[in-house]
Formats: sequence, structure tokens, C-alpha cells
Amino acid sequence: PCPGPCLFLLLLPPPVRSQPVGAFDVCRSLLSSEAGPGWEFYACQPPPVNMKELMQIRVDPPGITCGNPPERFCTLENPYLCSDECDASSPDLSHPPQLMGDRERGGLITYWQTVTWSRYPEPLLANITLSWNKSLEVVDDIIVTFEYGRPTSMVLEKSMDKGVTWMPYQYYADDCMEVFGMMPKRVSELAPSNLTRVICTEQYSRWVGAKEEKAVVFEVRARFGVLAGPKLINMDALYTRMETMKGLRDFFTFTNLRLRLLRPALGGTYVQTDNLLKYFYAISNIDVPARCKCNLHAAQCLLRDATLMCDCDHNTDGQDCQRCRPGFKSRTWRPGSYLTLPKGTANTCTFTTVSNTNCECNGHSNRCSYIDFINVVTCVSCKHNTRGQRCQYCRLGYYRNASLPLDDENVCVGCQCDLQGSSSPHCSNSGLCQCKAGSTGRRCDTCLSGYTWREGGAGCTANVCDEERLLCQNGGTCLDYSSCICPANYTGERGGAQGVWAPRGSGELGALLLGLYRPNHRQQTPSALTQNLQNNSMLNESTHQLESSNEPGPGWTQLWVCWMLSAFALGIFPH
Ligand SMILES: *[C@@H]1O[C@H](CO)[C@@H](O)[C@H](O)[C@H]1NC(C)=O
Ligand SMILES: *[C@@H]1O[C@H](CO)[C@@H](O)[C@H](O)[C@H]1NC(C)=O
Ligand SMILES: *[C@@H]1O[C@H](CO)[C@@H](O)[C@H](O)[C@H]1NC(C)=O
Ligand SMILES: *[C@@H]1O[C@H](CO)[C@@H](O)[C@H](O)[C@H]1NC(C)=O
Ligand SMILES: *[C@@H]1O[C@H](CO)[C@@H](O)[C@H](O)[C@H]1NC(C)=O
Ligand SMILES: *[C@@H]1O[C@H](CO)[C@@H](O)[C@H](O)[C@H]1NC(C)=O
Ligand SMILES: *[C@@H]1O[C@H](CO)[C@@H](O)[C@H](O)[C@H]1NC(C)=O
Ligand SMILES: [Ca+2]
Repeated sequence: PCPGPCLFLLLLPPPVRSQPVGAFDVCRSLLSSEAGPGWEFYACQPPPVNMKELMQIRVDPPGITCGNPPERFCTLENPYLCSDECDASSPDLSHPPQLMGDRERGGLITYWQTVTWSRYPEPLLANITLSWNKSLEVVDDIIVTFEYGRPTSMVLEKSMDKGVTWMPYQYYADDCMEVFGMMPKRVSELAPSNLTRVICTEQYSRWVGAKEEKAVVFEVRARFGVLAGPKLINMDALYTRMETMKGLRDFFTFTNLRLRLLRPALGGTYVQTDNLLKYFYAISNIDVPARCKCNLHAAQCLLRDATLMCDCDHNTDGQDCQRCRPGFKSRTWRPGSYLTLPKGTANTCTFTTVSNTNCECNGHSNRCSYIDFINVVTCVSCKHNTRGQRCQYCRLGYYRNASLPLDDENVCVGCQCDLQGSSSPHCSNSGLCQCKAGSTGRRCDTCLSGYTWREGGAGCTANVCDEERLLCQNGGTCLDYSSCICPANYTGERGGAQGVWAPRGSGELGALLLGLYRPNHRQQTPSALTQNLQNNSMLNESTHQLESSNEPGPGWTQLWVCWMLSAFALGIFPH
């Protein structure tokens, strides 16, 4: 029964990490209570990463990337030295799109570059589409680094449905009113009430020199700061608003981003038609700090078959943990919540019912439940004195009648261990009770020779005297194997002179081991005694094996861990 849940258990992340306040980086932790160990669930989310490493880049229109055919260009700051060359066929002179997302090592700046504006006055337009095929939540500023000057106008757009529909995210122009008909704004002017407003900013489009300012920023940090304070100290306030303010979470969510480049850097002046080789776009880097959106049901995001997937917990399922696992729909799916602070709420999907194929109880029950702690579907209310995940074991105090099939109503037979002769009411798989010293038999209701059954809870007690071997001295008479009636002037258990205790024969212990005692009332023949010692040693072994099955399985340690856990979970321990 164990290997399934056990393997799963070993694959779980170590549960002993403590939960830092408000970090939401752990989905569950192990708790022990009076009812045994169990899980406590928390809202959780994957850590942020720079998503540039995982983005698909596409540039439009076709042929916008320079170098095919090879082309000369110059720069705004060196307009008359047009000796630079872009050549797609040369590794050193080519500027393909992937150089926007590469890791630059050794300080060498690598960048994508477009053709020059040689077709002026036709506008020089380019679209850069960044796709992740996964909903993400931006957690810090998106920074686009332009070499040779920032565009004088551009739009950042986003899609939340993998590119089906798009919406503007922010407008950038050196003159917002002229280009977009919008009042120029800064994020610092935003208040909590209009935090999700799409603005046009002139901050990143004015000419200040190509080397001085390269960055075009989509300000996320400053927006967070409107709620969480300038240093983002009060993240609780942000998390609270994320829950309560309509559209706030969506504002930071995207699956794709698109940069629509509308007009290149002009060097602070009008377009000089005599030298169009200095107008083009060049982007060396795009940082997208974001986390996988998992609806607060996963603490990590995995790359599977080149697709980002949330590693869903809380019995949720799907790329974004956006639904309950099959069989766990007893209430409708809900995202996890940042509230109540600081730990949030997991809103775990819970077990409902399982199909008959999953609820297999060998005919001893028709109800199952799910134990999240060991991720196991288990039978409940096993009848006919059975127990276990599939009602496949006998309750303690019962043993399996091996000649009956597992689904027989009478498969579990009461041990009926003799209360006085046994040290426990439980027996082994084969029905052997655990006998106290001196008693024997399957039910421990028989005495070894040298022992005599006494009522009143005493069970088998060692004989003090008998008629043959443990004779009473000095003419005493043995009474009921337990005392000698001494002649006058003699005392002692066996009637030894002046109270000296002097048993005759080879001594009790030796006699017992050699099997010398004569059969008696509730006593046995020597061969039966030997037999019984064997049966008892088998009993010792089988006692140890009582809870493990005969199926081949994992090693002892695992079995033990597993047994402990299942035992708690399945209520195996006797009451
Ligand atoms: C860029 O994308 C927009 C929106 O889909 C489209 O209208 C426009 O034609 C594209 N521009 C280029 C140069 O492909
Ligand atoms: C996008 O993700 C979905 C899973 O939501 C997957 O089925 C599909 O294959 C992925 N597409 C690509 C192009 O990777
Ligand atoms: C946002 O609201 C604040 C106060 O309500 C106002 O001063 C500011 O101009 C607004 N910003 C925008 C971009 O609308
Ligand atoms: C086990 O089952 C068989 C077949 O029904 C029966 O004959 C036997 O008495 C049972 N043994 C015990 C110990 O109940
Ligand atoms: C000991 O066990 C064997 C079977 O293993 C059985 O045949 C025998 O009767 C048992 N002896 C006693 C005294 O219980
Ligand atoms: C017991 O012993 C004493 C002396 O030791 C003796 O006087 C007495 O007669 C004895 N009694 C019997 C009944 O033998
Ligand atoms: C059974 O186990 C007990 C304790 O584990 C031990 O003292 C005893 O000697 C064992 N008996 C046999 C017959 O192996
Ligand atoms: Ca680069």
C-alpha cells in the first residue's frame, strides 16, 4: 500500500522552511497537532525572475533588421563618419533580434539594429513582439535599452490572452499632445484612484544625447510605490489593494508585450534628409522582471516542453492553476488571496467524491475520502473488522483467514487472545497471540509444563511443588502445586528444615528448558513444548511484520516513515 504515497512524499519540497511574513513563497507546511501531523496551506507565488531569458522575440515588418543586404550607417553624434557596417552574413557585423535578450558577458554590448530611414518620408516603423505563452505579473520596472538614441515616439502594448487582443500600456513621445493628442503625465502624478491609467510620458523621448540616457522605462516600482510607499516598505497595503481594487492585478498581468516604434531618435532637431543613414533603431537589452501568475496556488514555475507552467499546489491544475484538479471540486475554484495579512488564504480545492474505480475498498466500504497529507484516496468506515486504504487489512485484534478471499465478510477473525495468558489483545497475521511467560498456544490459554493455570487474573504461574520433581521436604505435602503443607516443627515453601528452601531435582529453569516436566493439568508434552518455543519465536518475528505487507517495496526506512505517516493518517493506531 505504501510505495505510491511514499514516492510522492519524497518528491515534495522540504516542508520545514519557515514562512517569512508576507513573503508568500511557501504553499504548505507540516504541522503536528493532537490528531497527528497534517498540512497547513498558505497563499503562495513563484519568485520573480528576469523573463527576458524566456521570451520569444519577433520583429515586424520582415526585412526591418539591418544587414540583408549589407548596409552602411552613421550615428547622430558622428553623422559624417558613415563607415559602420551592418552585415547579416558576418557574425561580427550582424545585429539579429535575439541580441535584445542575450546576456552580455565581458562588457560587450550586443544589440538588434534596424535598417536606416533611407525611405524617408515614409515612416520608419517597427514592431517588436515579446511572447511567453504564459500569463505573468510584472514586479519591477520594464527597461528597454536603446543604443544610438531613444525613439521620439513609441507605444508599449500588452496582451493578456497570448496575442489575441492587445491594449496600450504606455505612450512615449517627445511631444505627447502632437503625436498622440494626450496630455503628458508622469507616474509620480498618479494617485491610488487612477493608478491603472494609461499615460503618455515625455520623460524618455526627449533628446539628451545618445550615451547619456539609453533607457525607456515602464514604471512599475513607482506605481507600487503609490500604495506601498516610496521604498515599498508597506507591501501589505499593496497586497490589500490587489485584492480589493478592481483591475489592479490585471493591470500588472500580461502574456505578451509589444513595442511599436514609430519614429527614431532625431538628435534634437528636424529630420535632415541629406543624411538618412543616421536614423534607425537599435536595442541592446529588454529587462522584464516578472513572476509567473499562478493565482497564488504555486511557489514555482517550471519549463515543460518549452512552455512555462505553474507547479500547482492546493489541488489546483492548469498552466496558471486556474482550475481545481479532477475530483477536487467540492466547491468552486477560487484564486488564493493575499488576505488576510500577513499569511493570506490558500483557498484550497477540496476533495469531493471519486469514481468507483478510484474508491476500491474490497467490498467493505463504498465511501472514500482524500487525505491531503499523504496525497492518498482512502476508504473510510471499513466494515467487517477491516481497515486500511482499501480495507485490505484486519483491524487490530483480528487476523486474516487466509483461506478466504479478501472481499469475504468473514475474512477477519477475532484473535480472542486469552486475557490472562496474553500480553496484548492483538495477534499476528496468522492469529498468534503474544504470550506471557509460562503460557502458550495460539490464544495463550495453555500453560507450559512447570506452570499451572490459576484463576483471578494470574494466568499461568510457576509451580512451587508437585508430586514428582519439586517434592516437599521432610514429609510435607504439596497442595495445588503452590505450597507444601509442612509437618510440625518445619516451615518454608517446600518444607525445608528450619525454613531453608531446598528444592530437589535439576532446578526449575533447567527443567523447563530441557522439557523434563511431566505433562499435567494444562501442561504439555516435551515435543509440544519445543513446538511452542518455535511458534513463539515465529510470533516474535511476525509481530514485527504485523503492519508491513508482503509486497516487494521500498527499503525499511521508507517503509517505516511511510507506515508512521499512513498509520496516523488512516487511523491505524488502536484506540
Ligand atoms: C504593428 O502592429 C500593429 C498592431 O497589430 C499593426 O497595426 C501595425 O501594422 C504593425 N506594424 C508593423 C510595422 O508591422
Ligand atoms: C502555449 O501553452 C499551451 C499551454 O497553455 C501549450 O499547449 C502550447 O503548446 C504552447 N504553445 C507554444 C507555441 O509553445
Ligand atoms: C490622478 O488623480 C490625482 C488625484 O486624484 C490627480 O491629481 C492626477 O492628475 C491624476 N492623474 C492622472 C494621470 O489622471
Ligand atoms: C476460515 O475459513 C474457512 C472457510 O470458510 C473456514 O472453514 C475456517 O473455519 C475459517 N477459519 C477460521 C479460523 O475462522
Ligand atoms: C505451532 O505451529 C504449527 C504450525 O506452524 C502448528 O501445526 C502447531 O500446532 C503449533 N503448536 C502449538 C503448540 O500451537
Ligand atoms: C519441636 O521441637 C522442640 C524442641 O526443638 C520439642 O521440644 C518439641 O517436642 C517438638 N515438637 C514436636 C511436635 O515434635
Ligand atoms: C520475543 O521477544 C522478546 C522481546 O523482544 C524476547 O525477550 C524473547 O526472548 C523473544 N522470544 C523468542 C522465543 O524469541
Ligand atoms: Ca544585448
